[in-house]
Amino acid sequence: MKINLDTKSEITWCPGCPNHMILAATKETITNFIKHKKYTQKDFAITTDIGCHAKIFDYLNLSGIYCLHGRALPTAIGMKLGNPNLKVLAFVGDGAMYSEGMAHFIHAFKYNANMTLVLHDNQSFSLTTGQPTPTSQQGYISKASPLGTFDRPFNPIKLALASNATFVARTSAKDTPHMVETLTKAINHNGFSFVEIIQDCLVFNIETNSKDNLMHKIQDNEDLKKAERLADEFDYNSKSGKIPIGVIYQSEEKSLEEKWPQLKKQYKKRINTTRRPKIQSKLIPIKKPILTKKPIPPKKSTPTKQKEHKYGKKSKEKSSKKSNT
Ligand SMILES: Cc1ncc(C[n+]2csc(CCOP(=O)(O)OP(=O)(O)O)c2C)c(N)n1
Ligand code: SF4
Ligand SMILES: [Mg+2]
Repeated sequence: MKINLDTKSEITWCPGCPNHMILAATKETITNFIKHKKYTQKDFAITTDIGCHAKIFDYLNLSGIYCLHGRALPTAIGMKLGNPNLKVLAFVGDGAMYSEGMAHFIHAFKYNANMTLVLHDNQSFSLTTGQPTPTSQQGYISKASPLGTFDRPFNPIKLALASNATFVARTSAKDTPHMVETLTKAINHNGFSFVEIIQDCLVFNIETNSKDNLMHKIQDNEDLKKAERLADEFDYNSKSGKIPIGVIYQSEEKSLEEKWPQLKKQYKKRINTTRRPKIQSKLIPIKKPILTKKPIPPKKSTPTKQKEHKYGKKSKEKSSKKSNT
């Protein structure tokens, strides 16, 4: 089977940006699924947010929607409602997801749609030149925070666990094999899978970069208490402590597609609603003109004599109103 995930778009990420590696890992993961005949290229669809990370939309030859800022996740869930058998991946940034998209993030765990959220966390609004995001460290000096940020960053892994997540994982954009392994597990998960990718930005908030020596690989974990302890190991604020990477938590629960009777049937039978129904071929091609007859010119109206009113000519509207009463 021919697999072509490349596009002709020029890649405009900064040279050396770890987003290049996220792109490579995504291509490798999807290629593996197609090669093993688990899915076809058409079974995959993507949504992306707005930001440096979101440029991946142009570089992946997959159907999808380039969404409004903060809205890549609800759009992806909408896709799943339209076609529950699509394998949907939503690519988002830390700024997009944890600011404007925050409510969607929490609710997505509740719905548990069978899809994957890929979060590129560079602790910065990078495309718009480095303003602090909810995961930026305290004291981060940027053009938007010249005195340094006063707020403590929040911990999205803890929030995900508190929101009844069924799959939470973390990986590093500098480790392609680990990314491929984690994304594969996430796509295979029956439910909503959240993958946080630690992605250094080489231009903005560079002081958070190079935390590689803190990272340690963990075994897949299904114990919630242990997951909470693992989530506490990294607070997004300091460059000390440990950063667990791997599947932090996984549990089994019915997915959105299995819960809703309207989706269940389609989902079980793996009916792919995006495939063209046969009837399409019988439709008249759009290019053919439907109107073959010449349009009939309007009849020339002969001027009718209007009654003289004692205050002048009666208007048509007034006379019709009168006839109705
Ligand atoms: C509704 C809306 N608000 C704000 C913006 C401006 N904006 C575009 S990209 C961006 C930064 C995105 O940051 P992040 O999601 O972390 O992605 P990154 O660039 O770091 O990959 C912002 C604030 C916008 N385009 N639309
Ligand atoms: S600004 Fe940062 S995140 Fe954006 S492309 Fe450059 S290195 Fe990558
Ligand atoms: Mg960001």
